[in-house]
Amino acid sequence: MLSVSRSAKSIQNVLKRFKIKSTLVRNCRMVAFAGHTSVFPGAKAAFVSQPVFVMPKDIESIPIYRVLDRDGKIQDLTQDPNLSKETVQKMFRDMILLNTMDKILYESQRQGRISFYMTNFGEEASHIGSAAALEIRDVIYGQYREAGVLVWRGFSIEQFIDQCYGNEADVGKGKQMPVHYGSKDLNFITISSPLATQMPQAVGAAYAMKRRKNNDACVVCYFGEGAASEGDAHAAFNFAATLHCPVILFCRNNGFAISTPAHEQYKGDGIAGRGPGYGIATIRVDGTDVFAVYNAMKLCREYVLKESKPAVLEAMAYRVGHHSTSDDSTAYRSSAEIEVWNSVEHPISKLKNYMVKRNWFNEAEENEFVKDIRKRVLKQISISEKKLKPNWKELFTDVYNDVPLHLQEQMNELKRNIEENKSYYPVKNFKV
Ligand SMILES: Cc1ncc(C[n+]2csc(CCOP(=O)(O)OP(=O)(O)O)c2C)c(N)n1
Ligand SMILES: [Mg+2]
Repeated sequence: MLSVSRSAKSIQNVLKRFKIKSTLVRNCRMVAFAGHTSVFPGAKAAFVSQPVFVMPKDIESIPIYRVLDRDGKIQDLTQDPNLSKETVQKMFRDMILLNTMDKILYESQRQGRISFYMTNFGEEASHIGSAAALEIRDVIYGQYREAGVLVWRGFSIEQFIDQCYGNEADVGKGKQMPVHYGSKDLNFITISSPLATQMPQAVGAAYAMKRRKNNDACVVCYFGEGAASEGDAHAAFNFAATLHCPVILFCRNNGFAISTPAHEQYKGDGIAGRGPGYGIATIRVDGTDVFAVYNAMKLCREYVLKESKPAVLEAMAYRVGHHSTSDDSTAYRSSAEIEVWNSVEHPISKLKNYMVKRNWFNEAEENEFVKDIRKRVLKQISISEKKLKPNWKELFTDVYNDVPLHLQEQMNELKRNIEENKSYYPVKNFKV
């Protein structure tokens, strides 16, 4: 009944294809049942006569695709995206704009002028590289640390700062905490920070899109490696795979979920390692390399639209800033470690080195650009903080088409309370 047979060979081939190391291949050598493959509806695989564990260490890690080295040199010229000087300059300047705005808004929170802030330091290339590879009609579901995608799409400094100050000009009318941006015009769904809630929503949106005639847009769902531990992440991966949804599941693996380091967050091969398990095409990239992210994202976009199937992209980077203004990361990591990622491994430094090599970098002009951005951001802060807050009634509107009875009652109660206690409410700061 047992023999070294063609099916034994095919097991070896399968194992090889999935890069399972030879120890395991050896174990399986003479244990296949001749000509027997599974007829179970749930799995198509060969039978073996010995119980064999597939150990995590037997499967090679998914490699990290990289184009630029630290010095800004393209290692394999076939991978040069051949972007024009103008495009590379826009990428660079958008990364600088985001980085500069982050520094000032972070400080503005420390001064008590806004309630909260989150920086994007170290992840600029993941945002800009991925956004540059998309079309504006592609719909974005973000987590909260993807402001660079909005920068690329044209969200203005004024819009960013009005949102952080929650004033009457804020698109969200002050309903959300700072950095919870949204823009209908830019196809960027408003952030909701209970982790991973955006993931099944994104997959659902992609499913709806695929049902449109001649669909030519996809959905991109950004999420952190910490959020990927939520049950919603599983639901999203599985629905995306089984319903063949044109969605790019973009994991920003920045090494931390607040103070939890990645090695305590999961024990497998990151988030990319999960993709094939769900039956999803998967790619892992160096998220500090804007060209690698760009090329991989282009590939994903083409794939999800052509095949009408999902793709997982894991961008490896390092969260250089604290988690948020409510965190002090020096309590759980060393300043020396941060410094490496804030200098030679920083995505802006790598792109700058590339531009210098190509003679596309003009020190004086770039310094002037940073100065100008600083001026614009500071000026906008002084304007945005003087704008009135939205009418307090906005608290109750825009969620339901018609304000339901229980909210009307709460609105009337608040109205009464404000009238009776006017001196305790800063009513003069609110739009009437
Ligand atoms: C359901 C839920 N649980 C906990 C939190 C609190 N929380 C906010 S951010 C965060 C860490 C998320 O880490 P990650 O997904 O890696 O994203 P990153 O902040 O690194 O960009 C946690 C635990 C939350 N917002 N929602
Ligand atoms: Mg993280």
